[in-house]
Amino acid sequence: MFKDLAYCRPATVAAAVTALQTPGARALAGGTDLVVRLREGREGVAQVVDLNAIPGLGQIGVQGEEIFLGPLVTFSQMMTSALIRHEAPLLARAAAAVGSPQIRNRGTLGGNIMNASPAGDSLPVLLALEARVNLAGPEGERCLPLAELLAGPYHTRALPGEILTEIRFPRLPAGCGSSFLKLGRRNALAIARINVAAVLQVEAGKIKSARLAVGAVTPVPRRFPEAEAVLAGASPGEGVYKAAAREVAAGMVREAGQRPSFAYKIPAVQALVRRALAEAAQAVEGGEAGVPGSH
Ligand SMILES: Cc1cc2nc3c(=O)[nH]c(=O)nc-3n(C[C@@H](O)[C@@H](O)[C@H](O)COP(=O)(O)OP(=O)(O)OC[C@H]3O[C@@H](n4cnc5c(N)ncnc54)[C@H](O)[C@@H]3O)c2cc1C
Repeated sequence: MFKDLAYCRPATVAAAVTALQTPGARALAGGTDLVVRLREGREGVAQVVDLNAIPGLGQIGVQGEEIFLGPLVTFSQMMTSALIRHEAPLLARAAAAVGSPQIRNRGTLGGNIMNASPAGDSLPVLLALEARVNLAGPEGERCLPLAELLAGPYHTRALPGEILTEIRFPRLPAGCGSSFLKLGRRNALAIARINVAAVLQVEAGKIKSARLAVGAVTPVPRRFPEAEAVLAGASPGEGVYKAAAREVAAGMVREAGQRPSFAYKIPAVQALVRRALAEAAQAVEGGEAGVPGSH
């Protein structure tokens, strides 16, 4: 099936960058997206550059006030990592919500980002965590906010030959609670129809800051600053969650235009946002929701 496909397995980032400059070369991590597309003959790929022999790309750690993850970290690793469960429980929850055990064992964070699906479960979470990404390419290394990398559905601003080498985000400050919720179709291995990540910081009974990111409802998952502004300074409660949810729905319609699916998506996104905010506020008080399937 893949008889015309060249394969290489470089041992360093520099060698992978060089290999990726061959016309038709494409990076391979877990293959859960790429192999499906190769089978469908959709990609025009001539050479696969397998990143799995490069040491250090599968690490999770903390450096000062930042958490870092290598692009080859799998969903299963994120689900079970004590550091991620403690520092970024919403990322562990998003990882647990992905596909099936087989997909979680193979699929990587870097692949999820670079695939840039509007429904990618890691994306709203990383946006809410204000993640930055490091890229290495023919012109050297650069670091940019994840939001700047995401250009459109299945499209990033990575330059030809660039590899994602690290994902970093600041540790959440004291008084933060978070949540990740996903609405999917169980019988289709649950690619998200809507996914929501929320981080609330509460101080002296008021919301000091709010971060709210939603995926699968706009061409690119994104934060909703209008909704965050409604929340900032308010007392946590159903009234303000509803107002924020209305802002998200309005933002979604503004950006995507009216669509037939919005008849169900508008009430669904509002309900999911309200629930995510309520869960995040509850988590501030020590009631962080567990990570399903991680025991
Ligand atoms: C049955 C099934 C169910 C799924 N369910 C979900 C789900 O519920 N939620 C969800 O979010 N996703 C889901 N997915 C998709 C998910 O598995 C992928 O998005 C996965 O995260 C991609 O990672 P990978 O390592 O398999 O990437 P690959 O398939 O190896 O690569 C994906 C793309 O990213 C590029 N790439 C990979 N790593 C790098 C890198 N370091 N630098 C530059 N480019 C790179 C590749 O060239 C390719 O274009 C599902 C997939 C399947 C098949």
